[in-house]
Amino acid sequence: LEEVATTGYGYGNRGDYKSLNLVSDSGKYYLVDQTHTGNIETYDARNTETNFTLMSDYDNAFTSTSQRPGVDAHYYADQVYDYYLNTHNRNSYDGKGAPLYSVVHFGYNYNNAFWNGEAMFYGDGDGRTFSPLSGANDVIAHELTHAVTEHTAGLVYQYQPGALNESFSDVFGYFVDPDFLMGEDVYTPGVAGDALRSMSNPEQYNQPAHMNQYRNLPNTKDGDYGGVHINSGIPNKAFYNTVTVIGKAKAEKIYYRALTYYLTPNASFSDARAALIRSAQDLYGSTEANTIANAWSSVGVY
Ligand code: ASN
Ligand code: ZN
Ligand code: CA
Ligand code: CA
Repeated sequence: LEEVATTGYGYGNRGDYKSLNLVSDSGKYYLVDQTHTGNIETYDARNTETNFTLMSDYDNAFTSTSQRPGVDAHYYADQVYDYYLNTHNRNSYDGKGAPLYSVVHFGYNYNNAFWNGEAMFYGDGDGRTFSPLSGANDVIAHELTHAVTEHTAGLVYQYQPGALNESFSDVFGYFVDPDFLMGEDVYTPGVAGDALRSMSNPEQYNQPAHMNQYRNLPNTKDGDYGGVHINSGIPNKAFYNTVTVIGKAKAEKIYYRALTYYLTPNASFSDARAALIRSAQDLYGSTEANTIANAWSSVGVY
């Protein structure tokens, strides 16, 4: 027998049917998608933080409950890969077709997801704060955008460049899942309507929405590296002020150009404002550039 690209299906975290790109080999089926330059491969950590094996089955139906986080991670990684390819002509996070590895069932009751420089990792959540985190396509877009940022602007993960790094991940989370809430599909499964963050109303989840609320936190793990997930509320609100005026189609081109062409590792909020204005001017002209300028002035960034 030999490795053959094929298709199958499975159920996601909410019991929803999803078609899957798979590979079969010697009577087994694997979450390996060979339909892109770089494979998309989804691994199972089986509640460890160290041992990862390709998620597999004896037929092409990934329908058991324990497979649900793998089905969603695999499906949404494909969706986000295709978003970057189709909308920005970017072939994977490095622009060169790098393979995309996801790991599900990471740790035990683990309430987070992250990019570690090589792969995306998703906890199952504890069932109260989070359900399995791969169940939200905005979370997957957020994490994969950390990889894109690492390979482009290289925004350092502290203080203002760190908050911009976080904000760009939320912004591309919006482009893949166009609502102003982040992580709503997996956050507090027992509470309807809430989310991890709001871009339209950052204050609802204890983030500043204006420079006059900027939080000076230390560059430590407890200080969230200078508040990278806190102060991101300010550029997030500027994004909300922008996209509600010029629309998603223009905003995504402008934000992508700023991230991949103008921004540099130590960029401040002011630098981001200038980079986005220049990108808007390059691509569309003064009307859109003025919208960006007003969007950032409204949050106290000049
Ligand atoms: N989920 C978090 C994030 O992507 C993990 C982290 O703190 N880096 O921002
Ligand atoms: Zn992040
Ligand atoms: Ca969302
Ligand atoms: Ca909830």
